[in-house]
Amino acid sequence: MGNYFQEEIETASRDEIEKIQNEGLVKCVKRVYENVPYYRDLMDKAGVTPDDIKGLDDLKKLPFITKNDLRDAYPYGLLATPLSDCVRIHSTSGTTGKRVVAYYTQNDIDLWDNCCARAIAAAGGTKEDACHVAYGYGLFTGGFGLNGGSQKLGCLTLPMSSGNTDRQLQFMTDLNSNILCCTPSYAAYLAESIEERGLIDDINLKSGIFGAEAWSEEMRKDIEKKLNIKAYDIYGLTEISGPGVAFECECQDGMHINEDYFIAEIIDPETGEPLPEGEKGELVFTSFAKEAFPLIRYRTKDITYITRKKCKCGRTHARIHRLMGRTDDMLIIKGVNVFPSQVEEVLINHGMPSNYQLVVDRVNNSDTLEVLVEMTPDMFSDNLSLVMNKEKEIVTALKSMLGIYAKVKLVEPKTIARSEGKAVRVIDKRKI
Ligand code: DLL
Repeated sequence: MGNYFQEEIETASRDEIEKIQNEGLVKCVKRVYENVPYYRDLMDKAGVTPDDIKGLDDLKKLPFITKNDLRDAYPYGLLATPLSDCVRIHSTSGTTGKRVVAYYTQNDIDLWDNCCARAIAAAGGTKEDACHVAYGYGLFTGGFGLNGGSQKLGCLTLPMSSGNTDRQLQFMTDLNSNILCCTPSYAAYLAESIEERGLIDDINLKSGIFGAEAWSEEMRKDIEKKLNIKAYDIYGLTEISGPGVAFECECQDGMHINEDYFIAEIIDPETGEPLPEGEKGELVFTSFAKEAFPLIRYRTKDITYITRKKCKCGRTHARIHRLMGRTDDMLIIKGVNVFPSQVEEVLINHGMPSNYQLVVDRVNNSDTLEVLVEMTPDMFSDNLSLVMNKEKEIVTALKSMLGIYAKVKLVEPKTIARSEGKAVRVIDKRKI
């Protein structure tokens, strides 16, 4: 039998879960219709009123909401409570550099902490454990999310944030970290550093909770072997709360969705029609239990499928399969969401309207981004220092737009391969 944080709800019967979802949905729709003009307009346009929504069967009558809506409604347009009831924001990049801001009341934080506490408990965590949180802290949800879950479960929480590998390893060995939370690529990097320094016998890790980016079964096996741990996948997105929307149990066979807070659907990304259980499509969430920022039928652009088959762990909540890609061009580099259009915006703003290409790679288990930009024939002639200055200028602007370092290389005109159809803006060499 598994290790639960909230056994009763995590193993509730299908009827009980559906009752919570039916009631939650009806209440949430009514609330946003009354309090959020943006939602009222969307529903009016779709010709649906709160009275039409009596439960889950009516979900498909409701319009979708997308990242574009979140951008249009920026900054407060989707807020469903007074701002004075909110205690925190988190944020993630949007498609054109405008960021998406999510708001949380204290209850929203509590709900999210529960999600992460369930994930850590499912990974074997107890109050006897030291939980080493090496996700970034700040606007990104990773650090604060797992931190909240770890404290709620009663673990000793190490708010390490990402980077500074020497300090990570020092605390990991001196304070006997048992559970490591970070991106899978950072876990692989730490594993290599531990191997190189011959520290494996000084490490007390038993499990890892890795997510925020795509990773493969091979990568899981590799990390598990190198760190001598069991590695668990965790999924989430800022718009819906953060990490812990779904998490893996010891069966490592898909991630349980926290269905007492979120309703998940799979739709055909082309037609928007809901797809039956087991069919692959775009994941859509309704975060009916949230107060400040509930979203109804939010299109994640993530591709997976759902199964309601019984899980051996005893949890009854449906599972999503490991993420299988996205329907848009969003890249995740070092755990940060990057849209090629953001890079384009920076280049145009810096007088480089020409052809460009993003080359993404993984070197020593760490993601790298190189931006190749063609110069126009008259640009800078042969003045190398002008070229270098321009490169530096773009590096700085990209750092401030994306939040990560990107190497920038200005190249001769017409050296980036032209394609017959759509421009190939991204070459992703990472083998995931
Ligand atoms: O990445 C939240 C998170 C933090 C999840 C820590 C897990 C651990 P965002 O920055 O808003 O939030 O990015 C959300 O990341 O739509 C997916 O495309 C991708 N993603 C998140 N978890 C996974 C995963 C956080 N386990 C976007 N596997 C999502 C694959 C993932 N992709």
